[in-house]
Amino acid sequence: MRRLLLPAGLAVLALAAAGLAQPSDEGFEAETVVDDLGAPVDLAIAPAGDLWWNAIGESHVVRHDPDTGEQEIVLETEAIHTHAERGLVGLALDPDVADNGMFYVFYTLEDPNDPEGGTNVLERVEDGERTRLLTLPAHVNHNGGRIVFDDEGRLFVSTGDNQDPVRAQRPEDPLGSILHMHPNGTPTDETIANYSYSVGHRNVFGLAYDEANDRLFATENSNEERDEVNLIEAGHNYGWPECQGHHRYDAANYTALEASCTDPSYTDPIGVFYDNDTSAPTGAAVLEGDLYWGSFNEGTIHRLTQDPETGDWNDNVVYDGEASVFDVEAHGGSIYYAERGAIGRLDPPDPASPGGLVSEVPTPGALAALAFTLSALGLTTAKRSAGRRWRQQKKGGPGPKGPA
Ligand SMILES: [Ca+2]
Ligand SMILES: [Ca+2]
Repeated sequence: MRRLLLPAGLAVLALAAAGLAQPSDEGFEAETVVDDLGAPVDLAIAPAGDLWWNAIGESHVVRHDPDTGEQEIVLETEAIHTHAERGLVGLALDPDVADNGMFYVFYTLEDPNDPEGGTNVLERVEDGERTRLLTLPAHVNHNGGRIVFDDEGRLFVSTGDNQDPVRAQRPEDPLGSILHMHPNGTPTDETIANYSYSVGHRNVFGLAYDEANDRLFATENSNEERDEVNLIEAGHNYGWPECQGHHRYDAANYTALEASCTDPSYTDPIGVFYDNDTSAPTGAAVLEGDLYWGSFNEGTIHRLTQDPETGDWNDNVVYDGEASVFDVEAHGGSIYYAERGAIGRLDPPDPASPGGLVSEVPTPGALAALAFTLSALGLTTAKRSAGRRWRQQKKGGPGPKGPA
């Protein structure tokens, strides 16, 4: 059920009746920008506003002109594995794409002799010419594949552990890591070993670089509980599979343990979600210093804001849709999101308008329902019923399952 929290009243009803926008939590308004899509798994937005996306179950990258509505296929890959979490999963536009037309993709090449595996490749595309930068082993699940740029035009690329958890703890192994490289594919001198910038990751399916503050965020899919958001620092170890959230994990038996994770060699997440559930976090984006992240299982977009006094990160749901969210991107003061079937735009409330955040004073009850502090205890909110999740999976039909 959609939660109508802020603002309520006639203005919202008028918008909904006009078919222009749907209200969402905290006064954010969501509007569909492109529909009749399949599963747009990675969204990228050019400075001029062109929307680019790839679909995990398909083999092409699409560019959409927001002024004319025209769409063109800008890349068609060869045969790829698309079952489960493989496929054309990663897309990023070069910061100077308007001038050089360059972009980067991450996808799973098919291997007829290895139906459970294949090969993940990172490629740079320029005028249709493709340069392979990286080749990695693939698995049905846990392939990562997200790509973002830092403020020097270097790439961060996430990988998964290929469902072989021990690989996440080997610095020289590029799996279970976040990689850092120059645009030509050579590792930067900020890496620990090989390409690894950080290690101890299970399956990072969301990366966001905050240029204003020079910091990198990553969402982390845990097993069946304790999803994470991490602030990534060079050389740090994020604990998988020894720890999950703030607690120990028994990888040999796929069992979450109750003991606290106290090993100082592991960096704690800034947010942990759901002790007994997984939201399957997907893409992430930074807008005005806040981190937005999507959830495959919930169909929600969350916003993490840092309390300037305590440093704690607080989480609120700002969009609660009907379909799995694959990715979010910040552009022009809005959050654009890719969900199953559509791309939409989420506009923050105007602080000056009635119903905006500044003039809205939530009751203590509303605050308790909305916000929960994550940093201390790894508090949880089991928000979804099994029925809701089942319905989402059923509705999806063929195509990807969420990052598990
Ligand atoms: Ca993206
Ligand atoms: Ca961790």
